[in-house]
Amino acid sequence: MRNTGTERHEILLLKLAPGKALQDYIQYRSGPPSGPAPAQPAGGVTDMSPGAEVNLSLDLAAGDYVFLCAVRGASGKRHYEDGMVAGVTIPGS
Ligand SMILES: [Cu+2]
Repeated sequence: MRNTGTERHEILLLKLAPGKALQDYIQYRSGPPSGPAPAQPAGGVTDMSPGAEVNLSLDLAAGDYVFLCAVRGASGKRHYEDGMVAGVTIPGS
């Protein structure tokens, strides 16, 4: 991963609970947490300054994951609220 931007970034990976989707996680993060979290931390890299480059290798179990950046930007919103979030599925073998 390489931060080619002008702001600090991070990439957090979370494994979604069975039956949960990316939108469930976004909704969970949009207000005060209530109920069980729809995803659990699974790795990532925090505090990447502009120009930083990191190689990260993760041995992930099959399932659905969320990647996001939760750094708060100049607008006051966290980067994932501006779209710096994506879902990915690791297929089973
Ligand atoms: Cu970011």
